[in-house]
Amino acid sequence: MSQRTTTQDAPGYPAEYAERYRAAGYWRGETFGRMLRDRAAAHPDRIAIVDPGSAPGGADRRAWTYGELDARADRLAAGFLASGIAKGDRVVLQLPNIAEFFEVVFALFRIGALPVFALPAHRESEIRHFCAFTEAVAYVIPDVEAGFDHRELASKVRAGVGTLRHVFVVGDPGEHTALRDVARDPVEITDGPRPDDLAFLQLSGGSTGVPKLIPRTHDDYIYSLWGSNELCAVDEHSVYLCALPAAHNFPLSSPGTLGALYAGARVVLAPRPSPDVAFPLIEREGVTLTGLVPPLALVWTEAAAATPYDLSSLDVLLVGGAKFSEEAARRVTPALGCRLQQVFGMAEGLVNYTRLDDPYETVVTTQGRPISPDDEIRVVDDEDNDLPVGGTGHLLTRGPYTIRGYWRAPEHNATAFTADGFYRTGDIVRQTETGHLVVEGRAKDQINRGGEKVAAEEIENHILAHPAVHDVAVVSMPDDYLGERTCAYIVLREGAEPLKPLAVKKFVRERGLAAYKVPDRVEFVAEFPQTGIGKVSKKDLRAAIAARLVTAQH
Ligand code: OOB
Repeated sequence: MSQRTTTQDAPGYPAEYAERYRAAGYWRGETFGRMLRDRAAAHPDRIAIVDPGSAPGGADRRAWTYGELDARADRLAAGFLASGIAKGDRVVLQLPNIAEFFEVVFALFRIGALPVFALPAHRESEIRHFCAFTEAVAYVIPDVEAGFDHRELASKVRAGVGTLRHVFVVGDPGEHTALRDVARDPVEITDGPRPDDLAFLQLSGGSTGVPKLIPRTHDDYIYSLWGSNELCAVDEHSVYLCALPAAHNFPLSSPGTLGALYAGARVVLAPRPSPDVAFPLIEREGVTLTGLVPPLALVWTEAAAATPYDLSSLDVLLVGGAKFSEEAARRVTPALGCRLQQVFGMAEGLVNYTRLDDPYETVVTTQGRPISPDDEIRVVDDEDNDLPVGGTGHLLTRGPYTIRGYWRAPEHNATAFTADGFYRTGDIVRQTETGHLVVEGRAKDQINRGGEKVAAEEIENHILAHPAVHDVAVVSMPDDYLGERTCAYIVLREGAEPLKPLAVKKFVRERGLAAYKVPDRVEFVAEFPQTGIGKVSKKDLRAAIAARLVTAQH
């Protein structure tokens, strides 16, 4: 089989590794388009996607069979082709948890056009960057979601991005094109993607000024799906509840909606992850597994005590995206009556799970071990020297579903990967004798707000644009609920009018950033503490804000 080698867009897997991953049976030579076709042929009438709708009593509930999803993907693929969308084109996708998400994604997969997975929370600043940077030809949105009119945002972005020819809207299109009008009679696609072609671009949580894009292939991603399915006991009888935003790598693939579809299982879409929405769905749809970030897992365990809903179908709860404290982990099984699996993953690739047959103590005290025997793990000191087992250091990884470089980012790749292709995760970990990883901290300049990642530099750049700001440093501060929140330390320009924290937050919001990136707290200081060589000491700033929070509590 031919091999995708390094392209100008992104470094691929070196040929010797690609051969090894194929020979080991990890890469099965499948594509997403083929996968759906095969499932639809095997069991056309089985339910693939349940979208509960929003009407009271479930009056607008939709349940699409595998046959129907397959046929819809075909028709939409034909429509996209007729609109001029071609193999390799990028399409920014910003849909909430609705059935159309899968119709669009599989239509694009079939053509070989690449979805770029924006999150529903993203706003003008992020969307403009995704569209411009990827030279996207289309942008797919809902009309109004959570009170926000995506059509207006789309009009603004479209005016500024020359490549963006189409805006497809689920619902009332306004001045754009209704997605429902795009579908055509199916056409035969002879030039579809190959298994080693890129399938989509995922977003990195990032630590740089603008989010990096993660190029994933059909081969590598599909391995992460069936590898996850084996470890999470997903089979055709499973019912996966997608409670987190569907576009995120965790609910997409760990084992997620795509893992469930790979297994021929059923996906149930929750419009929101809160217990008042999710618990009735669990009862009604017989949900067997789902994935949550730690703050939500805590909310669920608390709400379960008093819920009138029957949650007994729930067999496995996966928790990941941010560190799940041991104390919280111990509450899961008693409160929800299901098994816990911790997941420590990243959109760049590597995913670790605690195993269903791991000792309970391992499940509540570690973040699991890699999916693949060929996931290579190194724990190193600041000079890249390997540490003895049990030592705490930087996690580097390479393997059959971890990227070798970001998309169109050669300079960044030179430092984000080692010369021999290990990805520098930015996580500080310790590996136990059993190979399980314990996340001890983070070296990357990022704040993990309960699973939502905020790159300090991105927010700093926006705040620096304020005329009264001389310098800024964004750091994490401890938080009982989210684990961490963001604190922006600001040094004002000499002679500048004093600023209020609220004015800074408003300024950031008005620059079109996702709400979760607006600093939770703003502090003004005369100068920043410095490190030995004169850099801003974020370590000291983090300690300072943590100490203030403790003092404030007493
Ligand atoms: C998941 O993916 P991303 O790309 O949003 O974030 C990856 C980063 C990791 O490098 C780590 O810093 C943090 O999120 N993280 C965890 C964690 N899971 C992720 N930190 C501590 N404990 C955990 N269990 O977040 C993601 C992707 C696939 C599956 C699950 C999570």
